[in-house]
Order: sequence, then structure tokens, then C-alpha cells
Amino acid sequence: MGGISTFNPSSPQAQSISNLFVWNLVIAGIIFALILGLVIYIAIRYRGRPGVGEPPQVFGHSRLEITWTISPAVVLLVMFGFMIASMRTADPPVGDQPPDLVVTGWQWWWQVQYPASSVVTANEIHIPVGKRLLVRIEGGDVIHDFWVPQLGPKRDMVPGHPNHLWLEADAPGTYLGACAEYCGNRARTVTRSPARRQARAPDRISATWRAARRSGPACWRTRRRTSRAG
Ligand SMILES: [Cu+2]
Repeated sequence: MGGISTFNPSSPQAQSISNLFVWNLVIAGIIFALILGLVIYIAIRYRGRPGVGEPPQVFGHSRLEITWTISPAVVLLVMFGFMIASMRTADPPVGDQPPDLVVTGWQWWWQVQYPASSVVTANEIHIPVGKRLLVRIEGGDVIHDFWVPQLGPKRDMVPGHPNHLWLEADAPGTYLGACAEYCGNRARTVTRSPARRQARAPDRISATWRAARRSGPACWRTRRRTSRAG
């Protein structure tokens, strides 16, 4: 699956979010099928027929009412458990650790700083495979929303209010990112290949995340040609 997609996660963070989505979808699907099935069954089984009078009216049924109160509460508790597990993986505490990368959103491009080496790039981030990096997320002008669907969660870039995000890639490759909210008339999500996108710049906000096989300081990657995921 190419382009921007949440269905082929490539990091533990994105995987945990994907798992959360799938489990929520399964649970919601079961509930949907159960309710729809019961509605259809009841509508057919107890439909009005000629010559049949009004059915007996029931007011209050403690066991039924307790059941339909406790069941959704249990389902919500289970989903809450999945969510907590996902948050622990996708969004662990930052602590006092200095950021490996500082990404600032501008209209309409990403500024990427590598504090360890003072290297600054635009729109492309080069990171080593299998290393969890702490990214500080900043907004330069208006509010943007940093998002690389295959690598992790979205994070708002609010001017004057830095956020943090853990970024990691399981395999070498090119991962497209986008601003995930409306920040101006020229901000659009990127679904094109880097080559086509460059041909169409600068009217699209865009970013490319390359992950290289060798581990090492993230800034090294800016000077190497990286292999594409096969
Ligand atoms: Cu934006």
C-alpha cells in the first residue's frame, strides 16, 4: 500500500495505534451486528398481524436493566484497557531527555533541526532504523499537525507551546508525512511520490522520512543515499 496510510504501520508506536483501531473496529462491529440482528429479528418475529391484539405491556425488568447497564460498562472498560496499553507504547513519558530532532511547521514547509550537529534541513527527515528518537514539535506561524501515519501518532504544532513525539522506523524506506489539519489554503495532504511531489512543489506541504539501515546519529543520514524498502 503506497502513499499515506495507517494500514501498514512501520514502527512500534504506529503498530500499537493500528492494533487499537482494529480492536475497536472488531468490538464495534460485533455490537453493530448484534443490535442490527436483534432489530431485524424482532421486527419480523413480532410484527403486527391482522387479528392479533396489542401484546402485553411490560414496565420495569430489573434483571434486563442491570444487564444492559453493566454490559456496555464492561465493554468500555475493555476498550479503555486497550487504549491505555496503546498509549504506553505510542506515547511514553518524555522526562528530561533532550530532543534528537526539532521539527517546526511553517506555511508551508517543515524545518528540521538536528541539535547534536546543528544541521538544518527542510521537508526531509533522515533517521536510523530501529532507534527511538525524541522529536520536539513546534509551530512557527499558525497551528499545524505533524503526522507520519506509518511511524506514529499525530501531534499538534502550536506556536509557543512545544510538544513531543517519539519517532521510530522498523525498516529502511521512505515514509510520507503530512500536516493533518487545515492550516491554510495551500496545505494539502501529500499522497504523491517524492519525485512527483518535488515536481509539484511548492504548492503542497510535504515531508519525506527516510530510514537508513545503519544506526548512528540521525544527522548522518542527510548526507547518504538511503535504500528504499523493497
Ligand atoms: Cu499545516
